Amino acid sequence: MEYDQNNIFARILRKEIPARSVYEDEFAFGFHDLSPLAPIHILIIPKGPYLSIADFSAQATAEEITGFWRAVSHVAKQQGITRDGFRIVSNSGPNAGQEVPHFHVHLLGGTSLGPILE
Ligand code: IU
Repeated sequence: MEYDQNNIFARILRKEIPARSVYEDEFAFGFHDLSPLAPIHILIIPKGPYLSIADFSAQATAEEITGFWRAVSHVAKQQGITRDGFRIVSNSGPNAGQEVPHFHVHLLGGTSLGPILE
């Protein structure tokens, strides 16, 4: 599957669609999920055009990969959820219900999250 330059997160990155931003640097953008599943539910996306975690890991430069994961960690600290704990989820493909074809991680916290699958 080809990366779709007009997927919703690409449009958010281009500022064509607004998002409630919490973090931005040259590698990553973090914003509140529109339909939060936890008191803190942030999406963090790389700036490059990667469909999934597999594409990101295979195609991004080491600098992009490091920058992205540092951003994820930074946002967790910024949101004050490192002490009590948090969860990172990345859906990849139809079996996982990936809706938006731009690699993203969900950062979930602010409550006891329970088992990963219910
Ligand atoms: P998924 O991992 O692709 O299933 O998650 C996509 C998420 O993007 C999901 O939690 C949506 O609520 C969220 N989202 C959003 O925050 N803003 C949007 O415009 C759209 C989806 I479309």
